Amino acid sequence: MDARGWLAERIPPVETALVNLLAPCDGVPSRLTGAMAHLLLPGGKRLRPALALAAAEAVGAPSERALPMAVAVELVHSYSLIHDDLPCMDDDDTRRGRPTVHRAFDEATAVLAGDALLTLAFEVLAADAGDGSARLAAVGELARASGAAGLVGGQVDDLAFEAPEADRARIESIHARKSAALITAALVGGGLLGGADREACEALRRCGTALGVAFQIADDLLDADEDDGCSLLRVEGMDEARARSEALLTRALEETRRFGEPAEPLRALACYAVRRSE
Ligand code: GRG
Repeated sequence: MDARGWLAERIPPVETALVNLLAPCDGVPSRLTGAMAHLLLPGGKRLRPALALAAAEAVGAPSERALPMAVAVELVHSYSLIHDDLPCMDDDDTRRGRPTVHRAFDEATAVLAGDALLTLAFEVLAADAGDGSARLAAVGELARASGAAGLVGGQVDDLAFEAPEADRARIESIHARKSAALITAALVGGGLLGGADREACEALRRCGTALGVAFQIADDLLDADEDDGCSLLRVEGMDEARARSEALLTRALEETRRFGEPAEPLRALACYAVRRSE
């Protein structure tokens, strides 16, 4: 299966939902909406929403059942990138070839746009609950992935990262929280909204953890010339890092075997995420 073709087919409803969320609204300053849209609407690969949709398909549901989770994870992803780019964190001037939000607007607006995107994610996920208990569980997944033991904690440890003291376990612990947590929430949340049972959710969780770390190592390999920060490349070199990301991808794919043919899109996306060349 071709991951890019599947993405082109399944992502348009996510794009439409994101555009609709940022339509002019009473009480929302247009400058804030502009800052929220700046990174979110041009968007990136939309990998996390795609994983949420593919997880629903893997457990036998139509992908649109996972739309609220797909939208919510992209909102959290976008918030995290805006805050990561801030002068007090990575201090980046550009992201995806465009000025970062604090450059295009100002620092306070960028902080607030990130806050608003994060909050909106939970509003979307909590709205119109069809199966209330699945939605509630998905809210919990996203909250844990975004919080102190997930993205935020991973970011704190990444900011304090000292390469000479690092080993694989330390680096992968940061990857697991900074990158894999949201990917895992996409998979488990998408599965939950698709009606996954406990065992299926745990398989999706194991898949997400392995895939998320493999994805981060692969991302570092693509940026190998930047060679800074928390990266397995720095401590183990390129060949070892590549082998490790392939081994983790294999583990992630094994976790999808139980779902059979409906998990083909999920497997294709996993391979695309780890083996892409740009
Ligand atoms: C500020 C709480 C907080 C967290 C920031 C997301 C993040 C944590 C930092 C951004 C930099 C980084 C290396 C994140 C790891 C995950 C990652 C590789 C993000 C980029 O994901 P892609 O490639 O991005 O899916 P696109 O642009 O395609 O959406």
